[in-house]
Amino acid sequence: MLHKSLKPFPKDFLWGASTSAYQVEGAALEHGKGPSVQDVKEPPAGTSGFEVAADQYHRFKEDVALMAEMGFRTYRFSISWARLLPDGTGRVNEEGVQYYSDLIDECLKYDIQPLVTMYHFDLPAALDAQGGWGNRATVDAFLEFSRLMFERYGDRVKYWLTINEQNMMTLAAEAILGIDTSAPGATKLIYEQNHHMLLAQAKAMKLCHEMLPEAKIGPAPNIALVYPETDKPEDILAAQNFNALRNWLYLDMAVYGIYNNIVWSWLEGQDALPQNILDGDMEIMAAAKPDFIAFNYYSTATVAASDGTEKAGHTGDQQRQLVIPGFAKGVPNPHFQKTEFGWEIDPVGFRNTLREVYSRYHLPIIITENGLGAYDKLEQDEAGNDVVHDPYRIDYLRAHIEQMHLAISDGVRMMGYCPWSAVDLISTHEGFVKRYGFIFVNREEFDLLDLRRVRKDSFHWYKKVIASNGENLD
Ligand code: BGP
Repeated sequence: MLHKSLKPFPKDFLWGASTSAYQVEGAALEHGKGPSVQDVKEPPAGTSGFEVAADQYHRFKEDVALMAEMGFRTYRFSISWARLLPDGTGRVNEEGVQYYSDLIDECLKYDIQPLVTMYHFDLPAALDAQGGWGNRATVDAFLEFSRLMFERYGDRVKYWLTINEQNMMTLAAEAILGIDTSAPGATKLIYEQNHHMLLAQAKAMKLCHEMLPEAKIGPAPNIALVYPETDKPEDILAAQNFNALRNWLYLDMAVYGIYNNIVWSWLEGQDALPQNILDGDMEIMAAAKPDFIAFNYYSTATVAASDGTEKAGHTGDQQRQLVIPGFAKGVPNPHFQKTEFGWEIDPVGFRNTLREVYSRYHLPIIITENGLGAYDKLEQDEAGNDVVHDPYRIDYLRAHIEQMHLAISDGVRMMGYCPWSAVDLISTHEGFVKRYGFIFVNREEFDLLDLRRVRKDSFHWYKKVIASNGENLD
């Protein structure tokens, strides 16, 4: 659809950027923090661990000042569960509570709204040792953690996100949930863990509304519209299947409190229906209502029909091309350019996805991740000043903001945009040298150098975008 003129971004649009605790903070086992599952697992081959990361724990004032210089109206960060509750439940680490309290105050000093992710891939190792999300007690522990955050920060934090990318944790269950996906009965086990997370989310949304009537809370999955490879009806069915499994399962539950019928039938067909849905669970799901939908978007996915004869499997990264025999088969899409790390780039797909999500759920949307990972290079200009030229990142972000602007003109209600990431940080499985930030952090994979902060070209560009409320993308 063409527009003669575009509707403006809302006046109070939340421009900002995102990080997550274990990827940015460092101080992984300092100041009373307990280990999370990220701290106890082997780092991916060729990458460093999370001990130092971008050292934001020790440098948050400098980082927040730089965000303020860019004009941020929000900063999305996550709270490390094991920093507040080192054993996942019980004993509170007051030093950890203080750290986030100071970070929140620092943001508010510059009128930057904290947008807090309650759980971003870093379950306390102590809970994992007791069965993690397979154990229903983890739902109660999450509620205890939620209550603590609402009590200590609810006077200052207006925006909350429940669980980051629950759908990616479930689809890549071996990576973050630590499940052996080739073992018999694995699918059932995975979707039982998934049920517990959905329940934890529903209970946290309800508690938030009871304790903090003014606050707003929503889910934060990774949503990518799924395209059919061709116009063959069988490919369209496969796209519907994978859309349901990858996207709608999570949003149908968060918004309507119902299990998506396509996913339910698929689970039923392989004897993998979760057996842990207790009396009352579905009522809790139905009663919990999000105030908005947050989602992360990097690219779309494309699938073809599977006749059931292929071998189940996937490629390794977030853009994994899953093969689910008899259901859908991921395929590359020839229309897209790719990032240095092989991720497809589909800005129009961003508009498609926004339109689809809004038409299905009619809730305002905030984008909590979007961005491009690259090997940026620190250089010196003629005057000897540090510079980082990242035109590829500017191109990526510009194209996506343009499409978001079109989506607004299509009638999609947008609340904000937080690309990944505010500062360089550790990638989920490709180390520190895969950089996403507006702010360069001077370290290498294994050599920590001086960790100094440098404004990239994208920093100066994003500052102009925010100052013009999305009108000036030059
Ligand atoms: C999302 C995660 C982030 C982040 C991002 C980029 O899945 O929520 O934590 O890491 O993807 O992915 P990667 O680090 O693998 O490049």
